[in-house]
Amino acid sequence: MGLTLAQKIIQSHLVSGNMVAGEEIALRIDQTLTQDATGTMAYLEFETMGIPRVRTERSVAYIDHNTLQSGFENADDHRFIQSIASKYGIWFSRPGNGICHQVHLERFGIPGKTLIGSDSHTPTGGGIGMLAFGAGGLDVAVAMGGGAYYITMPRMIKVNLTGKLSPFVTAKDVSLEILRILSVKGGVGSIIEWGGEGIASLSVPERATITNMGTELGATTSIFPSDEVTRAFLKAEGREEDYVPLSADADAVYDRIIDIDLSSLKPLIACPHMPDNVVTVESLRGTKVHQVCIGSCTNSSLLDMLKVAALLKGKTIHPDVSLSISPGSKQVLTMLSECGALTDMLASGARVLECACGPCIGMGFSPNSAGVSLRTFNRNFEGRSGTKDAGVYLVSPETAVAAALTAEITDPRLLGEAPVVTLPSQFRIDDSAVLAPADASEADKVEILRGPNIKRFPDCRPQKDSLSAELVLKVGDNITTDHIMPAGAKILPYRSNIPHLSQYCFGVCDATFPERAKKAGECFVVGGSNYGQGSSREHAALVPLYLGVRVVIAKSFARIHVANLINAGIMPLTFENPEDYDLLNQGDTLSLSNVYAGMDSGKITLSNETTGKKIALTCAFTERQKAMLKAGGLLAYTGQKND
Ligand code: MIC
Ligand code: SF4
Repeated sequence: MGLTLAQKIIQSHLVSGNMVAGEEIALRIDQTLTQDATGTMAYLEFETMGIPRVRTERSVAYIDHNTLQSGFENADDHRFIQSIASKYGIWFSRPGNGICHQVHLERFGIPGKTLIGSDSHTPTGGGIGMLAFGAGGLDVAVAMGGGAYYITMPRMIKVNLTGKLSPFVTAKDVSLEILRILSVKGGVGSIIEWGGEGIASLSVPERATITNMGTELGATTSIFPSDEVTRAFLKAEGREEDYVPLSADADAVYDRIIDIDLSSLKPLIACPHMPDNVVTVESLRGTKVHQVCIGSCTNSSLLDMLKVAALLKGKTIHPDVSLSISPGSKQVLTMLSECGALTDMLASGARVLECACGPCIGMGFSPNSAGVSLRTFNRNFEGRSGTKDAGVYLVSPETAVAAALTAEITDPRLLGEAPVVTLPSQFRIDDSAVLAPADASEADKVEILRGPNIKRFPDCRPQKDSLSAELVLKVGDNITTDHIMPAGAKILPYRSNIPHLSQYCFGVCDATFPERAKKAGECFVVGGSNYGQGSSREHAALVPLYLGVRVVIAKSFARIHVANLINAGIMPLTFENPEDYDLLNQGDTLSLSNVYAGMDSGKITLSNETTGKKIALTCAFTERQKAMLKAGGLLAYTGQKND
């Protein structure tokens, strides 16, 4: 039986386990990446492991999420990451050099290699044929130390593309179409492999838009084959030697095959507040728009930017609209500047922002009250933009420009001739903003520079054999990490200060949660399905740990978040019968006994002391996970193993 492309890469990196869907496997990791918002914590964790140098082929620390430096906290964190990177053998991409996923694709990604990054959109690397995963900072720290990365062996979904995109229909619309088909839960437990004759017409940046947004499907990762298109991209980056052809076997077996005819697609738009809330742009025609943001790791490549510039050329944006454009990298911005496209953007009235995540993570550019914002980003979760009652829609760069010119949701096909943009055969290569680490022989001399904002890691709390505590918060379906631990300009500077962050935990759902949780001492949280979707931020587990959350019970969990909970020593349990969710009310006293026996049998009974009801829960963990929970998380477990 033949293998899928992902199975081939897994096989060549398998450290333990069998390639049977649903079983735990461990993978050797070739490359890692971090960004600043998750990086400080990941490096603090790496430091506690006591390993003198990273053991990966390439590890890169990017500064891209918080570049405002509105106070000392942020600047201190950058200095900390720069110094620790130098000491431990990690490359450092300076603020302004670009968004981690865009820069990694341009300068470091290699087909066939494994990559984990402390950012959920790390699967962007699948656009170049890498097997790339988003992970919590602690998992990245372990991989930097040469440890394996544990995942559940995914099922394989193939998306078979035929035909060719029509003018003004883009890779973003392909991403939105697959979200429409599968929903934000549809990819959970799966790797999505893109193939079929239609992929030949998609460039690497377009493929990367698609693999990037595979994260919104909940997929473990997404991947394209490595072919002549990949070779051309690597050649343009001056890295043709990194090219290797890679594809699935002709007789590879998939669990599901989805066909999409590219020629049949129309411009699509995701409505507030979920990326799978997808309709045609046509159907919302005429809706008033106040703000348009172009950029983010999904749509900030040179190709996207050249199209935007061509559409804006000679025109002026509508006076009622504020337009921001953030090119994805210094390489992109430099090339836009050299070819005059930047001038066309500026002349149109656009505000050109730094090459960073910017508005995507709520770092400025929050919409006006109840404003409508069209964004080329990948997430439109409630409150993420910084304005709780804003309506954020996700669109392609072309649809974004159409709205910027008209102040209404407008089908871009009404703009006239679609611009024909071809990528240059040679990109402008300048790695001066990527700093090499100190030589291993000099590493001892590098001092790690820490600011006062770096606070202690929360104390670990081993899971006990019994627990009786209050259900302090009950939330619904699709709770994202932006609900659990919001980001944005006010909070992001405190990613290495868990006590400070804790004041904002679950603020979008219930601002009284932190106080109530602290008062309870230990507590339960209950959620619906797909609990913890979205970001990889382990803060969404570390902060609840700090506040005393011991157990989260949900109908189902998102992959990265459930790993982060276990790494933090918080026990994730699922309802055997999802309807039992209705038997629990906020404020109830819940109790679990014989927890260790439950871990062994995979089943445990929850007693609702307030109502007298008994509820069956699934408690399925691997031996490694059980040991972590009993020890109080991955760091404590690693410490125990080393004792
Ligand atoms: C996001 O898009 O939500 C982020 C910000 O990039 C996060 C990482 C973080 O919270 O720092 C992610 O996607 O993992
Ligand atoms: Fe940055 Fe937004 Fe991409 Fe997250 S989704 S890495 S915040 S650009």
